[in-house]
Amino acid sequence: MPDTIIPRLDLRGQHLSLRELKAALPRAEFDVEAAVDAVRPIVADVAERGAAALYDAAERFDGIRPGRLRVPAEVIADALTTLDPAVRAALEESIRRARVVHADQRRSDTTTQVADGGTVTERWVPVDRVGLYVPGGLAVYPSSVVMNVVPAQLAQVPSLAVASPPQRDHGGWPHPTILAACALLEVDEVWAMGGAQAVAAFAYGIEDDGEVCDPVSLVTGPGNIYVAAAKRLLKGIVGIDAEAGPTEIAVLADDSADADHVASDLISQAEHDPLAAAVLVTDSPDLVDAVEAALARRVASTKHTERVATALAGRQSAIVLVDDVEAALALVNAYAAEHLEIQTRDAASVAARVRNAGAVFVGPWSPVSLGDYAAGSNHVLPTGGCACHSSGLSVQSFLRGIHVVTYSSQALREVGGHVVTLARAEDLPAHGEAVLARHPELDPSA
Ligand code: HSO
Ligand code: ZN
Repeated sequence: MPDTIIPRLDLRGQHLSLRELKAALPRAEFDVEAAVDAVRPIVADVAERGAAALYDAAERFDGIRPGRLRVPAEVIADALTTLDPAVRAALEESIRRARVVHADQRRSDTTTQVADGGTVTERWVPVDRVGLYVPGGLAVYPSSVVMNVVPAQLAQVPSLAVASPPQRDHGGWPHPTILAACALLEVDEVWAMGGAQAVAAFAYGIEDDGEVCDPVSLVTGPGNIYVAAAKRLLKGIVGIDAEAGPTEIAVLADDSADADHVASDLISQAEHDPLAAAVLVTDSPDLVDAVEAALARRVASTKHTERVATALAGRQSAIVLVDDVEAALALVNAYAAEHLEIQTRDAASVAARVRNAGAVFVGPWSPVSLGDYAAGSNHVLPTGGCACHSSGLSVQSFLRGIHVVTYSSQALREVGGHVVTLARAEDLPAHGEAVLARHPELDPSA
């Protein structure tokens, strides 16, 4: 294990500009661009050879050639039959809570009366078909099936497919708990494919053994760096939610926080990935010492010791000491963490001043792992600082707002002169002529 459990950064007494603050912040090395070169031939192979490319890629990257790519209905049903009843009950509760929260996100169409006889309606229309990617590498995440499928279903996406990598230990099918989660959610189109090749198959469509995977309009879901790279490469051909990077937790705490709780929360996300980021921001030197001691104790006894120790010791993780809660807020807003916990006195009012975070967990009883599984919130969230411009997955992610414009002859006549004037100002007179063809009396030169 490394000597220092987690790097320390002392920013007390420094009044950093936003630029300096951003430069001082710990951040993971996650070079998607380099991975784009690696996935380019894989994506091209899928475009050219379709299913044959997927079988070869499965053998090469997942160590097994699946019997077929589309998972048969009986394999999905069997996975639910053999699922541990406690896991089933937990997944059902997770689904129930996610549905309650996401149902409230549904928007209704709005019609604005702009003028007499002139309206603009914003119609919310789900995308025709989505491909939901569920990882199956270092860890297997049935919870991510829930977080992707629930908002897509509530958005009323008419066609929905799940892809997850074939598993060597499970006869080349995706992991049975993933299949069981699909069964609970009544998703029947599941494909045994992973990595960049799965994203390519969704983008271009494939046919295998009489089964067709039609091209999708949108690919969502987390994945490793190759999945992120394939999304970057195929963006445009297909819509994407985000290029998910390694998971991040930031904790903003004062001396009222429980050091052992803080340490356990940092470790909970460090457990995902050696590149995961765990950052504590506090104005309490006593808390720093206590959290370090608790980390040392807990890291030694946690299951994934190596992975956690590497993540905590990495340049993406740190304990940052600042002058006061004010400075801590400025720092977490600059950092824009995927997950941010507020463990301070009057946590709700501190949380209300957070502007940039994927999700905020307020007070001592709302750990990130609650949100990962069963708070009702979504756990597919923006990483790598993207929370300063993007949101996590929601019903909205699967909808498009279409403006529907309906003007009467009289309503067009009223505003038509302005259209002609602006068209001429932009040297696009044919735009104005489209109005003048309908209302020649508006022609200023006539
Ligand atoms: N913390 C992860 C989600 C997850 N945790 C799945 C456990 N399983 C990214 O938000
Ligand atoms: Zn997690």
